[in-house]
Amino acid sequence: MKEKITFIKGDIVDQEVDAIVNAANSALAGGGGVDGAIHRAGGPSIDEECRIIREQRGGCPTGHAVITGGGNLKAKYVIHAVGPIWKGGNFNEDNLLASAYLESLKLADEYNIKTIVFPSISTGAYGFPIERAARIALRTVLDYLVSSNIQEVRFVLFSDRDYDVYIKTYNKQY
Ligand code: AR6
Repeated sequence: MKEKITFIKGDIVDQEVDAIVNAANSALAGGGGVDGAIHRAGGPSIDEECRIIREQRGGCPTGHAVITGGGNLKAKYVIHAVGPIWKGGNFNEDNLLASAYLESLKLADEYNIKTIVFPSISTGAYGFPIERAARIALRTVLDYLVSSNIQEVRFVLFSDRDYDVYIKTYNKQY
């Protein structure tokens, strides 16, 4: 399973995969960081699909994920995952982060997605410590891949430091 996980330093919107995961918010209202980049590059159809989901279901709770088309992106789909806001660690943040990854992966299999790219969910505006987040992300993905048809799970990291943290965690953990 380990060989199915890859790491790259770069911008998530440039990735050529079946699905890009967005670090979204519960309102699916767009924002900065990954979310801003995806909505900018993906164009108005993603906004419109998010608006419809918001009207139908009131958005997406923390720890869950919803799927839209990829608009103008190279990816066919965008999976909007909502990670937790870091509040010091005693507010179920670890489980909610694991759940955001897990629900995204389940949606991917449901939609027959073979290649998927994740950002480092919650470690930007939401303030989750990146070492701890990387451990949770990698453990969740690796456990899930044992019973999945996904062929590649790519992590895209924005800075050298974030990239190093993920690589070191991966090498330490497995
Ligand atoms: N490609 C890859 N990684 C990126 C990019 C990019 N284009 N831009 C930022 N990162 P964040 P969160 C990294 O803040 O913490 C938004 O306003 C960034 O350096 O995008 O889950 C949403 O609307 C960091 O390591 O997501 C929500 O309200 C990581 O991606 C809220 O922020 C995640 O940072 C979600 O916050």
